[in-house]
Amino acid sequence: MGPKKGDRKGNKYSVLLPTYNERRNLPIIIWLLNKTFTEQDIDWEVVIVDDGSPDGTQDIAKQLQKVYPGRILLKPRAGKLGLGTAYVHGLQFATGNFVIIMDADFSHHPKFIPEMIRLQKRGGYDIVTGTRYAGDGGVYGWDLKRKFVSRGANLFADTVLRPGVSDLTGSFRLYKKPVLDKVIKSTESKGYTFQMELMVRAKAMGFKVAEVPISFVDRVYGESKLGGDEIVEYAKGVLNLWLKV
Ligand SMILES: Nc1nc2c(ncn2[C@@H]2O[C@H](COP(=O)(O)OP(=O)(O)OP(=O)(O)O)[C@@H](O)[C@H]2O)c(=O)[nH]1
Ligand SMILES: *[C@@H]1O[C@H](CO)[C@@H](O)[C@H](O)[C@H]1NC(C)=O
Ligand SMILES: [Mg+2]
Repeated sequence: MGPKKGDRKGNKYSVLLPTYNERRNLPIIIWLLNKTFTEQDIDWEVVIVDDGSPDGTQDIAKQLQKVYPGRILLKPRAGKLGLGTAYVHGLQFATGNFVIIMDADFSHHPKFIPEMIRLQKRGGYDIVTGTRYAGDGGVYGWDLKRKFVSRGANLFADTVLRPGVSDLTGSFRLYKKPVLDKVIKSTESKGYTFQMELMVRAKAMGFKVAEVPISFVDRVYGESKLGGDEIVEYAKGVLNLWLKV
């Protein structure tokens, strides 16, 4: 086998995929990831961090390991321990020099990954973040309340912290692996606040960030659960960062 087109510099992209009850979404997302990376001749792997989903997500993941040999790492945890620690856990096993974080519920479409990779290469960026709130970006399938909360959360953080990034709470991002290793170590918050803190800290550390507009689609299967508690925690998180960073 000769050197592959997307591989010339030996780049490898590790997708961190946290899952909780994503049995039905997982095969589709993996199918799309394979298609996207294979067609672009890019070396890739997926690290699935499943938190003991009662719906059998891990059985599906094991079947997928047979379908896509060598591409899928399953690194489960015993119970639902939250997203922030799921990323920290999965990151230990990533073997790529780049890491992509995305949701498994189809809100983040793999078709945006090639553009993130192109942009990263063009500018040598440390982080390329998907944004719903610039250019052609957008949100589909949310009711007015959810849109209002998300937009408000971003505006609030942007006003208080001025990070110069239009989508702070989104999680669809591409990182240089060493950059994510470093920033994640200093990120303390959990849940909805985690992505925001990560980005604010990355900017404060001087890392170069670019944005790719994405359309975010509400989850295909499963239940949503953003509630008042998350909103309060998030507001506290923003103000905390304002004091600390
Ligand atoms: N490993 C792990 N994954 C989780 C956990 N909570 C959520 N996830 C996964 O993380 C991703 C994002 O979670 P979501 O529940 O979709 O969060 P959200 O998009 O803010 O909210 P909705 O889609 O509206 O429910 C999905 O792939 C989930 O399966 C968790 O505690 N542990
Ligand atoms: C992965 O994607 C390529 C390109 O679309 C395709 O030819 C191949 O069959 C896919 N592999 C699997 C196991 O689906
Ligand atoms: Mg979701």
